[in-house]
Amino acid sequence: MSHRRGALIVLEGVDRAGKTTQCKKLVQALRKSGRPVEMLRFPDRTTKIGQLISAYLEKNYNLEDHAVHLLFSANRWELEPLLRQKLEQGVSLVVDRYAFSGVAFTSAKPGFSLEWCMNPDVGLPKPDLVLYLQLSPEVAAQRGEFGAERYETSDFQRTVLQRYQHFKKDPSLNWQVIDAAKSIEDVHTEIKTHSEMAIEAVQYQPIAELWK
Ligand code: ADP
Ligand code: FDM
Repeated sequence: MSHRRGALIVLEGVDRAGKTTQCKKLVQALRKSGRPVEMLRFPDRTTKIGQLISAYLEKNYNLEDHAVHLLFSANRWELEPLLRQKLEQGVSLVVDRYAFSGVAFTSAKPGFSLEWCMNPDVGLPKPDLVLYLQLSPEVAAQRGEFGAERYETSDFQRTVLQRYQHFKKDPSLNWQVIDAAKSIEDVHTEIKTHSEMAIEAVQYQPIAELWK
């Protein structure tokens, strides 16, 4: 590749770990230093598929567990051409949740293997950096009550937290564990350093495919 591409940076972690706060701060900081960057989040609730997912999460609509897992993945695939286009244009993407949420949440339900959960997302653009915001359920609880959406219960979140541990052991991922119990500014500084390094490191590398 003769021109520079952007980096795909994903923030993951349990509810209230600080993903949205940090995504916004990271985008601001990278823009300030003159880097082209955009923020995205999954699920993207604005598309037709996203609206269905949103209704499911708000408990206004019931979907079978396999079916909803495939919809979450379809929601990423429908945005895949856009993601790829932006990255190729040199725009870095900061993404609030990705396929790792898909796997961690569905595999927290009974009867779902990690392998089955990973399959639909095989081949998506592979993140160049995953920032996993690690936070204990006790500290998360101090950050406020759960909302009323599906999955927002402490038992389920505990299982999700366990499922996330699988990715730490995957040598094909640039999976960075961040102590999300630190102050917003300290977490931001750490995340910014990792992100700037990733943007520099991958600029002349092709976009890789996830879990391939
Ligand atoms: P998430 O997107 O992971 O659910 P948010 O960014 O929405 O998390 O943050 C959840 C709540 O915790 C918000 O009220 C936010 O202001 C607060 N918060 C975020 N990061 C920190 C932090 N490092 N220390 C204390 N409170 C935080
Ligand atoms: N979620 C998110 C999934 O179950 N699968 C997925 O693939 C993704 C991306 O949806 F409970 C869950 C995780 C969370 C909810 O909530 C989305 P936020 O507040 O929009 O992140």
